[in-house]
Amino acid sequence: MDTIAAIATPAGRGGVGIIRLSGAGAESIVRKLCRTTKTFAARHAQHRSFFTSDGSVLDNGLLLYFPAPASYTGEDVIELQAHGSPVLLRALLEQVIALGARLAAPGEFTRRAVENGKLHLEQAEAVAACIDAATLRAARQAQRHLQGEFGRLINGLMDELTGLLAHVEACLDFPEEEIPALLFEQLRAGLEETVLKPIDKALATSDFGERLFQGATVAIIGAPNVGKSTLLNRLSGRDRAIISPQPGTTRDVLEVDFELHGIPVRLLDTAGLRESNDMIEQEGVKRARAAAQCADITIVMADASNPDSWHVVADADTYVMNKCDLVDGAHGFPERYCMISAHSGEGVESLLSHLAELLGEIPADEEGLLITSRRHRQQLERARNHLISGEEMLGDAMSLDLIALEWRQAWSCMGEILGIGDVEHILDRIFSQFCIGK
Ligand SMILES: Nc1nc2c(ncn2[C@@H]2O[C@H](COP(=O)(O)OP(=O)(O)OP(=O)(O)O)[C@@H](O)[C@H]2O)c(=O)[nH]1
Ligand SMILES: [Mg+2]
Repeated sequence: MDTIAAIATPAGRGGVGIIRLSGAGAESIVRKLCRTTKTFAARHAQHRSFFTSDGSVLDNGLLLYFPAPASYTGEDVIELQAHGSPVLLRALLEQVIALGARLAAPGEFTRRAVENGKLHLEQAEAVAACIDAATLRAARQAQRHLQGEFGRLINGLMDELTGLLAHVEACLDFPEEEIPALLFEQLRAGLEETVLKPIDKALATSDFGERLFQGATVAIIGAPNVGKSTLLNRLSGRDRAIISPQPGTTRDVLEVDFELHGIPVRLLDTAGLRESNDMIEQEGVKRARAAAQCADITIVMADASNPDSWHVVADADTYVMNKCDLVDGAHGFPERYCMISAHSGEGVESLLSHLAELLGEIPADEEGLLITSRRHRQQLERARNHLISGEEMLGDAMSLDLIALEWRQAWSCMGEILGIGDVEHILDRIFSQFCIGK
């Protein structure tokens, strides 16, 4: 395999910038870069100068050498920790390429780690998830996957299935009348208890798990002046939107990102919905409705002190009665409204809990390992379908070979999660979503 190189730190200036190389040529390329004939000490930080081709010092910094196979990729890996200047890093990268390395493709280091057996495929995906996680809660899940927890779960299921398959296959050679009647019941019970139940349990976590990484969009709509912008400012903790007692203040759709119980949420504040002759306001109202259409959750807000705002302006997932500080109790309000004061913060916590519930939150203290990737969920769903197709044929000795076929397919579906079997065709897609240098 050729030697790949990339800048591993993000674009832009920083204290330190890292260039990574992996491949059999890494050491000799970097020896030329450092103008030394001696080999580098393994896994030992050493301070070096990095030279241009004409012999002047381009930069200096730390060098780390991880000889194969004890490295991230399983190949010889060298990391150069230079100064974090985009200009210097680009020049350094060009220099190692001139000396024989090739620019790495997105995710190519991690792909090599998978190909060299350093990581299972689902762990490699967890590397990308760790980097992409927008909240600590998501990052913690990614870390559990990276530690192999999900892989062990899938492996365990595959082992159980292998055991069941062995029974089915052992019977294939027997004449029908010699197959004990109890066998089918045992197989069914074993499948349900040791394979299907854990799969269903895992699948039940996928809505929230995927949500944790994809995030959600929440739009606030309502009549003018009800306090939409005030709620946006409170939830984002910033003075983002202009707030005024004058109806029709907000015209554009404003976006802020905030964390809702660890779920990354994009919150949209919109123009108050009303008829207007003002062209700009009309456009704002149009955009408000469009935002509500696209959002995962729409909040309709009304003003407790102004009954004119109570008529329903649109269908919503949640109805909020704001300015509850201005009224005594909830008498006379339509029932579906939950009471808050965006101004004082009263009721806002329970509104947030309600939104988290709508987003399928599994309470933090009940949160186990979650399925966080669509690919993993789909593979498990496929496996489940094959298992059930096989299960439905249990009882019919003539169908034993078909049952075995279905269950073997289920086994392969789970194997693909871990990168076992013929997975070449999915690797390109998975690793193209990585950043370069990882
Ligand atoms: N007493 C009280 N006043 C509030 C509350 N929330 C907002 N207000 C006031 O209501 C007025 C309108 O607030 P905004 O947040 O600008 O309302 P809006 O819904 O964004 O209005 P438009 O952008 O015009 O549609 C401001 O004077 C706020 O200070 C609240 O909970 N209690
Ligand atoms: Mg506003």
